Amino acid sequence: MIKLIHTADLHLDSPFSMLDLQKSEIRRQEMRDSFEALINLVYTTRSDMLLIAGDLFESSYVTHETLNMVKNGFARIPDCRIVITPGNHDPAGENGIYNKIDFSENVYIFTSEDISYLDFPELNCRVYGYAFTSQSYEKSPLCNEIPKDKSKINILVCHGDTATAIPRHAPISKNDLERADFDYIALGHYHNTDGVHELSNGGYFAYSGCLEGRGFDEIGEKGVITARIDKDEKGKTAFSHKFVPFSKRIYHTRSLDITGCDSSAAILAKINEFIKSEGFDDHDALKLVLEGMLSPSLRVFPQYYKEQINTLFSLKITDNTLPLFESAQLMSDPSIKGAFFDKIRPLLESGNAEERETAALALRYGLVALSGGETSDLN
Ligand SMILES: [Mn+2]
Repeated sequence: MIKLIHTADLHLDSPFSMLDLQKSEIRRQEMRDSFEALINLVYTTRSDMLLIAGDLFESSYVTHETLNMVKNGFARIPDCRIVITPGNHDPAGENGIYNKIDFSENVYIFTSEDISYLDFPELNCRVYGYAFTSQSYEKSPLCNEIPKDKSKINILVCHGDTATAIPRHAPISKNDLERADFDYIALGHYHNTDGVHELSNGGYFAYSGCLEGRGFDEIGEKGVITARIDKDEKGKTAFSHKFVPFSKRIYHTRSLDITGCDSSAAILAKINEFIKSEGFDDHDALKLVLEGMLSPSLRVFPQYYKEQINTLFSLKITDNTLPLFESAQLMSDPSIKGAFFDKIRPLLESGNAEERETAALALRYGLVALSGGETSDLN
């Protein structure tokens, strides 16, 4: 029986350019802390194997300090075999990041684009893998048949793209996964996990996702997959797994309907109430989309609300409201305002967000101007 931990896409020393300088440094440090926590998890669970399915480093930004931390971390768990497949952000090669470090003997790194394997007879296990040697890998790494010894536990660690057919990041089809016939396929490249899936041969595959989210396209809890795999004398596989949450911060995206709010204070109160009801605190980064219908005379100020709220790690607010509140009144308005509204209304409900936004702004300005007000008040 082997006990393994599957992780990927740590992207150590990622720049976090969407955050301010101080917060991006906090996140880079938290990423390094997560790596240390991963090493501790390997140690306390006495795992036989740590599989890192690519993009361990953000090669273009990685520092000596981080490289040393990784090297020392791996050396602290000499009883664990660490198997790494370089991905598109940390490709193998002469000038690659992996050539700059002298790892301890328990670290195994694939260096060729062709599939090869490592034998661990003491675990009755073979681990297959390949490497990105540049930022792209255009063929399917699983296009050829891979002969196997079925009496062993056969694992594939790979950085690849199972979701699109674009030939850029090792495109792998569902068919490839089925045909490859492994007991477990540890995938990397997609930062959100959708769980462990069973193959028709009785094997399993999964994206572990990253250890720490880096933005609002990496939402929810992040972590590693721990698994136990056993093979009996008849070649039958027993597999169990668990997702272990890791992330120090969690990214969320939510929408909030603020229909009928009649002032900035009312909008702010509604946002605060929502944040409280969701239980978000300084561990959370939130992207909030304001929706619903507001009076055309009310202007929404996302930046102002953001500045007033300091209970979260990070907050981004976007305005997707429509100035249609009480629009029945405008529709029946016999004056030029009614005619103006009639003209602009189809654009307010357009499928194109940019068109909607422009129309909403035009309506606000138009109505103020037609009521004899100063459009400069709207800025
Ligand atoms: Mn990648």
